[in-house]
Amino acid sequence: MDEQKPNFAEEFLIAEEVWDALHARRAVVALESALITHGLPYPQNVEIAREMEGLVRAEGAVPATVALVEGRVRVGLDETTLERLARAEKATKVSLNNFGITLARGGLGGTTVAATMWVADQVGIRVFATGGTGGVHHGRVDVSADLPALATLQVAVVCAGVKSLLDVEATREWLETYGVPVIGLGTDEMPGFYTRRTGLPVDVRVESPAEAARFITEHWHIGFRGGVLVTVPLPEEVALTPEEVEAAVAQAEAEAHRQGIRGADVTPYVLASLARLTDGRSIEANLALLRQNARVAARIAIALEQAGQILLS
Ligand code: PSU
Ligand code: MN
Repeated sequence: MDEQKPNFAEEFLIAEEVWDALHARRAVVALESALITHGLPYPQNVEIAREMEGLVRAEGAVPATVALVEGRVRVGLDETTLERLARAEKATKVSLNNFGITLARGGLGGTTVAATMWVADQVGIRVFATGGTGGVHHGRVDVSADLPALATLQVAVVCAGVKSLLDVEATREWLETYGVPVIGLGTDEMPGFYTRRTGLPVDVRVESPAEAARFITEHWHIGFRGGVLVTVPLPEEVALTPEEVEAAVAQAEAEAHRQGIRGADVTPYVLASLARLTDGRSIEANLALLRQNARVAARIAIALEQAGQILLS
């Protein structure tokens, strides 16, 4: 442990391995836990969480899965806690609005992209791997806190784009308005999570994680303190066709509407319906893209480490 007093609150409980890596300016990759508590069914959720940690390690970086556990902000989880989160039936989906409330109440909280980014930024983790971020929903005004988080928090988020259950075009416009660079790894188009294309442009196409790291570095070096979105199309062999996604999403959303599902419950509900409507193929796609994103994020973190770009909070 370092004697230097950290500038984040004492509620933070950082795994020793993560703490040591941060202080040695070594590569660390943040991982979210809302996908464990609300995104995927048991036991796939705990299996993929473990697997992502392993993939990050295999690349030479340290994984830091973030969650709220009994009044503490945990950064880096042990196996027992991971398993508890994965099995929890009453875990809270934690964004920014309910972060402090969930902490004060105790219990378990799965952190979304917004909440995980906030924690990463507080402790100085600059790279984060997830599946898809939230965005602008169709119809009613419902904009994910993931977007303002991307606009204001200094973290590079690796994802497979946003799902077509969101208004992808409005989401892409929002990112531009708020100055979030969108990088495409091996693609000129923003990927659409279950699909490899959306027809919407990225700001720059790169061919390697190291090249992405170069643009991230420059963005921050000149003084920007917001996020960067690195988008990676899911592997071709598990991609769904736009037609089947559209049909399944329309049906899932109609169901959600009939059931009166609102707010933060919409995404988890629609994801579960999609899994049913695609005979589990949406889950296979989700798992494959999570693996890939963990690897890419670790390689970006390593490239930042090599460039001396691990910036503490
Ligand atoms: N996309 C997924 N799986 C998920 C989520 C998004 O493929 O589990 C979760 C993420 O944690 C994301 C959150 O940050 O949903 C967005 O929720 P909302 O739209 O309520 O902000
Ligand atoms: Mn929402």
